[in-house]
Amino acid sequence: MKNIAPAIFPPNGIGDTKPTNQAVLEWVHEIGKLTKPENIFWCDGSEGENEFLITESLKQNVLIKLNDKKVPRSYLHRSNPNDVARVEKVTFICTPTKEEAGPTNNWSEPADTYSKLHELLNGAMRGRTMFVVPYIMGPPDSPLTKVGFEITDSKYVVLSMRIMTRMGKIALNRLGNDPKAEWNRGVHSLLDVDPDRRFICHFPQDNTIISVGSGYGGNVLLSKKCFALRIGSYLARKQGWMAEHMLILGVESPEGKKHYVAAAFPSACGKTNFAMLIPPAHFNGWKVTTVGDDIAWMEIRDGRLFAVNPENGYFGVVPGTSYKSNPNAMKSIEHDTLYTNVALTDDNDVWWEGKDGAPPKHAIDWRGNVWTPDSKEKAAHPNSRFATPMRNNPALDPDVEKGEGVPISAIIFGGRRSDTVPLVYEAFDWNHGVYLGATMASETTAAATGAVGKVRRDPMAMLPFCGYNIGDYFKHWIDIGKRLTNPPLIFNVNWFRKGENGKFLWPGFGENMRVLKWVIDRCERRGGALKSPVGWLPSPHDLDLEELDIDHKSVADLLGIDHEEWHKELAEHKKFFDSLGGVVPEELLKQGEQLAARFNL
Ligand code: OXD
Ligand code: MN
Repeated sequence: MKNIAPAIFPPNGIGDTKPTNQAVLEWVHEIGKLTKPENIFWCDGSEGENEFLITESLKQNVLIKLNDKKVPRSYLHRSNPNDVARVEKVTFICTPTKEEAGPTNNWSEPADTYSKLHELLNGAMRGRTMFVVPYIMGPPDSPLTKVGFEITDSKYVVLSMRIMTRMGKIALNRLGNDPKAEWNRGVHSLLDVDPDRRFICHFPQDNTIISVGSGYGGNVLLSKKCFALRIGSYLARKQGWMAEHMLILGVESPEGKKHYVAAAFPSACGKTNFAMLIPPAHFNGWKVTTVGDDIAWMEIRDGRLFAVNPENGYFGVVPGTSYKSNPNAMKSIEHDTLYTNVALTDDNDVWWEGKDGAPPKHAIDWRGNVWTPDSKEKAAHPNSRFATPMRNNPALDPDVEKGEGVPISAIIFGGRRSDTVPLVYEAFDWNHGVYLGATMASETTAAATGAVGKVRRDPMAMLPFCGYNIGDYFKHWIDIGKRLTNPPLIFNVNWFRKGENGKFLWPGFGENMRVLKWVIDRCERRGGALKSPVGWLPSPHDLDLEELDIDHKSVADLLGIDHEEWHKELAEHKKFFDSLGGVVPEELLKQGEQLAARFNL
């Protein structure tokens, strides 16, 4: 196997912070025996360590230094062109029985899978450095916070984990010396980045993840999709909390009244943009702040849901990000940012489709080839990414580190739908809300390999991330509802509805504040709404559309319920539930019947 990650040799004082927990030491020893690295690098998250890793990564062309005047302390990484997105078809949940993984996951028998992976890992780190990355997910003093360790042979992974998690000594301290303490074991090796030897395997019962053959963030930053969502959702059900693919934002009125909202959208549907929304001028005095842009861990306290963002950074889609679409994201990625697969300009700045200003006359595209505006290829990969510390976000919520989390007033589900689904509506109650989440669908994007633009059901935006049987996951939602005496209201939104001319009807971005305002009004029991078969629907005058350039017909189209379209939609709900082979809880089947009855079906 070609050594694509040659070993590095740190000076004394760097890479030698060994944990003291015996269970960790034994596990690292075993993985070392299997993968046979040249040396072991124990990360502590220090500045000196980071500088050393960056210097070595520059030497080995893992990173390209960007123009320090334009994007200070920032770097570009190019992944292998065969390795640019999450690969769901090689992502497995390895539970003792297939039923535990359920109908929506690829299942693989644990013992067989371990032995296949161990074969692949045998000697895989020869001539390489094995990094041991301790990290925590969640604010340092939160009861929800969990410890993970990732072993990897990729410097890019270590540098990214440093941005995306609270990494290093903080995790060693949190874990302590109890050999029985709970912590996640993650093993990653690039191998030779061959798509045929690429597997992302989760063993929920063992709190273990093994990912091989990829260097793409979603497959290899094991803290994120693998731990915080797939293993996290499994642990959450067992332990009575929730791990969700949701942003968390704060909305503060000019009078200083604040609500928090959690929102689930499938990958690349604008979660980061929504989490960093800047209200339009008309909403002078309103403030939106970001707690998280991708993942929410939530627990029940005093009958309410409280949420923390387990992450410490943002791993966002770059193309389309601009001062128009998301000024806070632009400010966040102007410095101290690790870019992947964007274009490089002649003055070592970064560029992507949709960035403000004119395209460069000449650049190097994401594959390392010359690019000009006449090129047929995109300069930046559609799923090119930034990893940036959340501290960079000018709109970061002041309570982001609060251990108890923030109280959630509303949950929003949303997808990318050209038709059928109105701009916004509210569920009649919790179980109806769970039905909205369970039946949500979206047109697929470049965040995962496969066809783009196909409508697929993506319950709670968790289809690729639920680490156990989706039927049990639905039931968990229903059970959580029973324990909530003050549950969040649940909404569905669709920013992406199109008119007859094929153009988007809604301007989106900052203007989504208008929808958010109605959501908040409903939480405050003051917003008007009409009862419709799908839920509580605002009439045009319930939404604040002042100073917005939109015509009556577009608003009517945005809020319209077309019965014929909905008859088809209901048939799709039923088809989806049927495809799950009898795992859908009674409560949701009943919701489907009630919805059909409201449409006189
Ligand atoms: C992500 C995703 O990267 O959902 O957040 O794919
Ligand atoms: Mn995501």
